[in-house]
Amino acid sequence: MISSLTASGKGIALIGNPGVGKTTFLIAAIHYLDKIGWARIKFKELPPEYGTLVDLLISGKPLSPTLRIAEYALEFSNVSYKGVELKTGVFGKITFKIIDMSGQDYRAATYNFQEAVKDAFAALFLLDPSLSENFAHSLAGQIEPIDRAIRYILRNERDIKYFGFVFTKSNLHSHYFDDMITLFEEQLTPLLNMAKERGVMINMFEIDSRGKDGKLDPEGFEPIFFDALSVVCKVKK
Ligand SMILES: Nc1nc2c(ncn2[C@@H]2O[C@H](COP(=O)(O)OP(=O)(O)OP(=O)(O)O)[C@@H](O)[C@H]2O)c(=O)[nH]1
Ligand SMILES: [Mg+2]
Repeated sequence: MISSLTASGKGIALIGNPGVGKTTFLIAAIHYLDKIGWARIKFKELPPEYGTLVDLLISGKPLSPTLRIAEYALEFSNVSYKGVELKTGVFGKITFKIIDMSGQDYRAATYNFQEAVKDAFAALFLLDPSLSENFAHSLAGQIEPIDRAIRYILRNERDIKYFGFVFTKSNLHSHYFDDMITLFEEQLTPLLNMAKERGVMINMFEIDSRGKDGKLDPEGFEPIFFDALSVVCKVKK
């Protein structure tokens, strides 16, 4: 009845300017997905800095910029969201990694950026709307590297079949999600259409990785991981 593809070795690449919240999202996601029973981290494959990052988040302190590519393997179980169940294969499990990179490497489109997206089946582009009270001003400097990264991916990484655009830090600004989407899409319409024509699925999200207490009580994560999982889990009726 049910079939599933394995995503083994493949991953979700986190992309975005320095400070948008990639590492915070990653560490909060590991914690949160475990809490809700969707995924467990593979402890044997943890990067050495994991413990420090968790400590900083729990104590509400800022993180240091990421310097190199870091990969975290997560093992997902069957998940249900809003009445829809995703089956993660015959063993009820599927493993994929989340790939964190330095925002500087991304912005400069270095070799490290190319390496970070090489093994991905999905790309999450994180955007920080909190940089200005004027959303258009917040976006300045974030669109151009996204444009470049999407062009690179469409040209070189045909395995990437999913783009998620994630507006971070929702507790730190007062822009409306619908307004943000409209303005963002306006700036990238031809490119997003080109991606869709190539079979890339696109969705937009709003999150806060630190939550209301500014520590580790994230908001808005389920739809992102449900979407990403649905790219690799095929459910046959
Ligand atoms: N309140 C709040 N703060 C956040 C959120 N995401 C990130 N931050 C803060 O923003 C700062 C930068 O976040 P990072 O996760 O280090 O950003 P990054 O994208 O990994 O940056 P680079 O590694 O330099 O590319 C950190 O001090 C975070 O605590 C969020 O959703 N809410
Ligand atoms: Mg980082």
